[in-house]
Amino acid sequence: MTEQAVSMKIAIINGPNLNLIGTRETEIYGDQSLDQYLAKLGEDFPDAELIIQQSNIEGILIDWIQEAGKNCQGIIINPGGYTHTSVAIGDALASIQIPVIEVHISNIFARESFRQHSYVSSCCKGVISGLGLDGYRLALMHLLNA
Ligand code: DHK
Repeated sequence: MTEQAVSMKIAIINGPNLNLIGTRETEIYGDQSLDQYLAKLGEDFPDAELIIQQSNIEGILIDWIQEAGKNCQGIIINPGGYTHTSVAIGDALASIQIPVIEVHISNIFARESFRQHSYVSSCCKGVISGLGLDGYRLALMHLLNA
């Protein structure tokens, strides 16, 4: 019997307004489309199965975190503005066992004070903030090598 490589299933979960990256506040987030960046990321890592999801709705993000906790080997999450407000997203991440990397395109620690607190960081293996869209690639490389 031939051995088959088992591909890792990684959920990339993006929160509110991240569908607008590329046109939204380009001086902060850049002018590259996140959708296109992540599609290319999937092509660059054909051995990984990427589940790429974006919602503006908190409860939907929580449903996806719970599902990924059962079906995936890791999560890359950018909760957008919910990073700074959502106890419930933090609770969802605390309830699962797979590794989670929190990604922010901008450096949240160099911005307004209300962005400098995250309700999710304490439930994550690590945080990447301020490296632009490449934060997603670096997070994926880590999860695939971990
Ligand atoms: C994205 C957002 O939408 C903001 O609400 C966060 C984050 C920062 C980012 O840098 O990716 O404060």
